[in-house]
Amino acid sequence: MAQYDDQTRTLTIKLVYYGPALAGKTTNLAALHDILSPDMKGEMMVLETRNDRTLFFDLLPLGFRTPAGALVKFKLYTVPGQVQHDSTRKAVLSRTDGVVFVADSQRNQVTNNAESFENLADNTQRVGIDIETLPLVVQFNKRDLPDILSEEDIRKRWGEAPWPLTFASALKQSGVKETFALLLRAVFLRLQQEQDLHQLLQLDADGFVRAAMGDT
Ligand SMILES: Nc1nc2c(ncn2[C@@H]2O[C@H](COP(=O)(O)OP(=O)(O)OP(=O)(O)O)[C@@H](O)[C@H]2O)c(=O)[nH]1
Ligand SMILES: [Mg+2]
Repeated sequence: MAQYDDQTRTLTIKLVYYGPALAGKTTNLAALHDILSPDMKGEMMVLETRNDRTLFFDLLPLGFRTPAGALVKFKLYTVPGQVQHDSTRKAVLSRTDGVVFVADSQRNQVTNNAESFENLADNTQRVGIDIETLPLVVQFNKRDLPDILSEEDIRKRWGEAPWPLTFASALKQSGVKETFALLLRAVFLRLQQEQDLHQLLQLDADGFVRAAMGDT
């Protein structure tokens, strides 16, 4: 859960990109690192990889200072998608404030997407997070590839779910920012229920999203 430190007036928010192996989680973070221009943008830490597959996690630190002088820090993580790294996924997921589920749009990835989503549901429960109230955005990535499910097919399968659905090509940096903005908004509204963020930060949801992305 998000932590607010009264002394330093800093709110720290943890966000996790989850999903099957090779769906494009690391590529989403790299694209955000390129595109966003908030007050603070750290280097992206790619902890360990083998053949470009995440073995532990990636971390992108972002942040901004509010007009009233509070500090909002984000830590964006990716999990390793490969099935065998489940304990790492669970550890990364722990205490997260929001999740982007990155699904692979390719036709041959339907089962992997479904299994990974089930794994997310299991692991949220294991770490004590209620998936029903967790801010979550489902992104269908790799829209630039030829053999993909149509948007219509995807909406049929996922449309009844309560989470916003986005379409992206992280490789081409499209849809990535929209996905992040939807997550930020959901996170703001969720945190707002627990503590008076508006009072704390002197920002509404729109202002929060814009500042986090560096949009003026
Ligand atoms: N064509 C296409 N390729 C993509 C896209 N996003 C990612 N890729 C490619 O897919 C491969 C895997 O991307 P990653 O971002 O490393 O995938 P990941 O989800 O982090 O994978 P793990 O770390 O194994 O869980 C790389 O070769 C990327 O360049 C996309 O939108 N379109
Ligand atoms: Mg990765």
